[in-house]
Amino acid sequence: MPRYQPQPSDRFTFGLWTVGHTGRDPFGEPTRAPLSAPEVVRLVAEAGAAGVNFHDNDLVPIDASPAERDRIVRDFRAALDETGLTVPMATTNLFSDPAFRDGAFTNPDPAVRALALQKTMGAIDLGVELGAETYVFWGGREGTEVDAGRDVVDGLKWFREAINYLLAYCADNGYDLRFALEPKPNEPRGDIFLPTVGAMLAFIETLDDPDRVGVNPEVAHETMAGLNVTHAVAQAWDAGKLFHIDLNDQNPGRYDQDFRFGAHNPKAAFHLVRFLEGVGYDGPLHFDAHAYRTSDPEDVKAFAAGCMRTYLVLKEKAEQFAQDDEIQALLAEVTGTDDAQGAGLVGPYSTDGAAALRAHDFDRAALGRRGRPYERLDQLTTDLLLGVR
Ligand code: GLT
Ligand code: MN
Ligand code: MN
Repeated sequence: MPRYQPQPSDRFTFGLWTVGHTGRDPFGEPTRAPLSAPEVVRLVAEAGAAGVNFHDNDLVPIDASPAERDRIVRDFRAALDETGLTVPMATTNLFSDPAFRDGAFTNPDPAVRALALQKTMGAIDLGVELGAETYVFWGGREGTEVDAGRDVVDGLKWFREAINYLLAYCADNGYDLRFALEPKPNEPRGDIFLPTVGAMLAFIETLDDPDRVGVNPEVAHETMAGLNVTHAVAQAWDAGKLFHIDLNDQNPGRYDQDFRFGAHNPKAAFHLVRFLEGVGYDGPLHFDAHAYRTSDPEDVKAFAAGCMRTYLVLKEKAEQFAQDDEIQALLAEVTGTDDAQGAGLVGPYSTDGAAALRAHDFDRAALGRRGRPYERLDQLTTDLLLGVR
């Protein structure tokens, strides 16, 4: 088998909207013809992916008749059966239609909030019908440009009401679906509510059934917020909330780029892969990215293959990192304690322990003299990533 050839067991997935992206942007018309859902399925299956994800309207147009819906779903299912691809995740488009111009679940108009719930229940039915186990909520329009226009606490209350309603809908219908909330700081709104993984994690605890709700961190979104995505993912993992992940890349301070995974910051991508592989994350590895507007259909295939190849290369690099004696020795040096000063002083609180700690005589100057070889560690990491190690 060729090196870095993705297999279904690698759990790589693509959204219909990613590989099917036509190159349209706020300044320009499409540069590529649209692909039908079965065409996307065949393309990503050939490239070695395990599954595809979709928004309701990526698959079924918003105005489709019931007969059209059934035909589209039948053709899609036939392509899935033919290729063996699965649908691990589904979601709702609550951002394209003008009705949602001022938000969906957080729209001040209760009629729009009700429409958003109705649309999402239909989309959940569709996702469950096709085997989805995770349902993503990305609140693209849930935000503001004008702070005078919205009480943020109202926005949060309405968002909570919507998620609680939909949790109850799933319970009522016996759907074993987990929800994954996806934060993003801005675009397409000036500011989007619950802008980071940390904010989402805190919000989840206020829901009626928090155990069924986790997060879907996206590399580009945390990067847009100026944050370290691996730290965000680690916090989600620590909270037992890493239900899904959107892999792509982003240059901070730019527009919402959704670049091929690892295209901009391979070192950050390496640390993310090293984390995911190290902790044994076993959910889908979803590429929420799209090819450059300059790409032709052949180049779109290269884009899809590139996302997966980079992940697999970085996974191999992570193994190399773990087996590198010099790197491991430096890691032991930076993480270990080099003297007896700290031994036995920290741990769970006890009255006696606290008294002993209060009485302990630290050699603070000695602690302050101890350097950390992070330059050496990072250079070895850089050498390893650049292929000279
Ligand atoms: C849109 C967004 C993504 C979300 C998708 C799911 S849609 O492409 O930019 O980050 O994951 O709604
Ligand atoms: Mn994005
Ligand atoms: Mn995403």
